[in-house]
Amino acid sequence: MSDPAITLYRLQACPFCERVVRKLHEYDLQYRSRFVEPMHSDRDVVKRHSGVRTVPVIVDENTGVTMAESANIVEYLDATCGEHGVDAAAADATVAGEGS
Ligand SMILES: N[C@@H](CCC(=O)N[C@@H](CS)C(=O)NCC(=O)O)C(=O)O
Repeated sequence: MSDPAITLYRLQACPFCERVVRKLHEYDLQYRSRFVEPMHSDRDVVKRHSGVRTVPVIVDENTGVTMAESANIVEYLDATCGEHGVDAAAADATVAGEGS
């Protein structure tokens, strides 16, 4: 099986990370978890990807988006996967084009 397109940088028992995890599950999205160092100053990997040392951070290889801040990530997932997300918009366009 190919690697999931989404990587979530997270910390054990981080409520902000759990919020993002819930949203990923809600949309049944495959993702890989990367648990970061508990010590803020040791989080070089996430800093390299996102420019910040806070988690959660997601990297979405499908869209090229790297994003921090749980509220922004949830909004992003709603926008790309939710009722009015990219797939839904494409499906709507297909239906609209049928029969014409
Ligand atoms: N506003 C951020 C808060 C994230 C946050 O505070 N995460 C904690 C872990 S639960 C963290 O990375 N703390 C280290 C820091 O604040 O630099 C969000 O909603 O994502």
